[in-house]
Amino acid sequence: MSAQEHFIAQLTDIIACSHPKSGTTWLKALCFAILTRKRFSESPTNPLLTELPHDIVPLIDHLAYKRDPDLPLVATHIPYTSLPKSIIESKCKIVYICRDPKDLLISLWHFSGKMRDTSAEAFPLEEAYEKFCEGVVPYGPYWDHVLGYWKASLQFPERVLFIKYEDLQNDTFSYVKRMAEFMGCPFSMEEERQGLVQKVVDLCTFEFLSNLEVNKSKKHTSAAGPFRIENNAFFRKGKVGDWKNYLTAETAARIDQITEQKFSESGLAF
Ligand code: PAP
Repeated sequence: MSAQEHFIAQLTDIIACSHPKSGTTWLKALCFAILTRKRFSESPTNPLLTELPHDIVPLIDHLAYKRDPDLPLVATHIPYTSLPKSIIESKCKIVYICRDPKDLLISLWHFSGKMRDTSAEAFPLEEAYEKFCEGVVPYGPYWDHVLGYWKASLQFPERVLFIKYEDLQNDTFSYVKRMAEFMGCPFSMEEERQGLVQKVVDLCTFEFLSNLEVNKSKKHTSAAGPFRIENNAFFRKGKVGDWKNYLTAETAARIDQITEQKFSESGLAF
């Protein structure tokens, strides 16, 4: 509601959108690196080297959100249908990332554990699983979140770029080029010759970012409230298919079934 009331999208804005734990940190880093590649290139002053991507690209969802006047890039977890009107009505661009719901659940469960007060009761995976299947998670049912942006990307392909985490891992190089084109700042031939696409890819890999001192040992203060969390909580494994270490064939099949049902006739699958 706060974002709906206060956020005014600019024509040149890029909005990085996602359901929590679907690759937001990576998406923010990539969008930032693409947009600022001329300003920072390989400079040691690149904020990505000293700040958590969440501290560079603000989430508009919180009251305390502050926009950087020099950066036309903000982020949100808000579902498409609840986005501030000015985002829907303006010509600004949306880059959305989603992820296999099974991996997202495992990522969310681990993160919830880290966010909980140590004195709080443990949050069993079985409980997290049931809640996830029922759609009781922050920012609402995952499948509806994905479908909202998917449909928008089909209806307005020049305004909404829809990316799957798995595809991005598979071919980050091509996606970085595609994202830059979509965002209105394509890599020139000269930049490609200089290897700038690969430099953006390398700057934002899980391995590189998670090994930076800031992301290993500093803390992030959420604009949502007083909670502080270690930056390294945003970098757990960064792998596709980690759900296999946690879900049985049966529990995985139930999620796949929900996915098939929810996505039937949408042309979308994981
Ligand atoms: P958020 O919603 O709290 O911002 P988000 O960044 O969307 O979290 O998701 C975190 C996941 O992205 C983690 O996945 P995992 O739990 O399965 O490991 C995290 O490891 C992964 N991640 C973070 N940064 C990167 C990156 N640079 N490349 C690939 N995956 C990443």
